[in-house]
Amino acid sequence: MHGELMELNRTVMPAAVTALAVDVGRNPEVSVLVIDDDEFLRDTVSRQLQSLGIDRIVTAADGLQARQRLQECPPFSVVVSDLCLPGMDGVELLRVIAECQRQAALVLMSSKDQKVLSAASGVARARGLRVLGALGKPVTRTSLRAMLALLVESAPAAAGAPARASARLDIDPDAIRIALDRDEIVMHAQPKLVIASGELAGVEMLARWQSPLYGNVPPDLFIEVAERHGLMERLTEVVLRKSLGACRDWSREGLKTSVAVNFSAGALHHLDLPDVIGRLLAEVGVAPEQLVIEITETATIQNRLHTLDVLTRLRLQGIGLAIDDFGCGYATLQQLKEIPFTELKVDRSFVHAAATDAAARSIVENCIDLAHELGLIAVAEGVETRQDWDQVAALGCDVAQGYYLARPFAVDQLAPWLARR
Ligand code: G
Ligand code: MN
Repeated sequence: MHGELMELNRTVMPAAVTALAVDVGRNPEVSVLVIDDDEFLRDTVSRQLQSLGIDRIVTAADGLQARQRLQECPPFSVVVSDLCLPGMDGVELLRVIAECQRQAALVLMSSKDQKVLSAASGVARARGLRVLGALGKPVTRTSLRAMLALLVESAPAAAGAPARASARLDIDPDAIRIALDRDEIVMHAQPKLVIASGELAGVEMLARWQSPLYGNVPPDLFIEVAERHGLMERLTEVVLRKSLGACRDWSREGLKTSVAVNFSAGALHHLDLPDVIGRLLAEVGVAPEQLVIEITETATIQNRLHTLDVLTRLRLQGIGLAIDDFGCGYATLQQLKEIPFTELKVDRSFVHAAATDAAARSIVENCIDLAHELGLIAVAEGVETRQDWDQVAALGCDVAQGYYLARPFAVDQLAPWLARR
């Protein structure tokens, strides 16, 4: 019967399948709603899920049934759904899912082209739903398995964790002044690896403000306030000094690597920046080749000539220049041609989508090729899963960074992390 609750008996499953279930599911409570008007497809997908160790599978044959299941059934972990259904179109269905079962992760299926699937994924994300991926038809067991693996790997850190974009703190600039005085800005480190060899390629340094008043403040919040209130110069110096200090300490432990520091557009206005950095390098005792400056949003810089001047002088000193979040920021190809970059970092939104979305994959591939044509090192940021790693490796990327390798950690964790690998 359509839409019937199929309680599958785990005990009759062969041992190999059960082992796989542990591998894929890790969470024995995975439940799936399969929505498709084609009975054959429903059965096939259900059987494939069953062979992947999923115990609770519910099916629905049309929009109305789907709505009913979503309203009446206990929370599903995953909804696998066709985009074209009798009685309700796919986008309408996404709204119902968002209303009734926001916790469910989505796998979209369609015989329509990949662009439609991508657009629908975008709609789902805009509604706050987590999209594991989009599958063309016919759906294979391997692709389903990959999606379910993502369910575990990309699970949100913790329920109730503050959402990045919605965190609208009204930060008092005086609090930032005090934070600088009290030394509350801490640098965390996120390693990058050379894909071909697995060697350490360098470390990106990320600022964290551990405020007794606001808690842990992400940089995108306090940097904006610092910029508006003329505190950027001090902040930049603190960030640089600490990052270079970490680099020197690692060198002393026998770990010679480079540190990458993020620079705001505003910081690049100051014509004396190359001198300031040169003095700091000498003072701390780090070679210019061990510093990389990462830049985003170069287009918002009003004074293009100043910026070009500053960046060229930094490069002449031997400092590396990375163009950050490439593909998503405001950087233009013109700037890529003009500024002597050494590294191109492909934005994580493309990297993470590349494994399942052909358009994203082709963007990543083209960014990597472009980097190579211009003699730059191609870096994939936001490598979150094994699949992401394999994908960027297959596309010829040089260096990877992201949660799959390591989340940003305290500076003293670099040596233990390397030892564990
Ligand atoms: O803009 P930039 O690329 O410098 O952003 C760095 C930010 O990206 C840091 O806040 C860091 O915690 C975050 N980050 C690092 N690796 C990953 C990843 O694999 N996935 C996601 N979503 N964020 C990441
Ligand atoms: Mn960066």
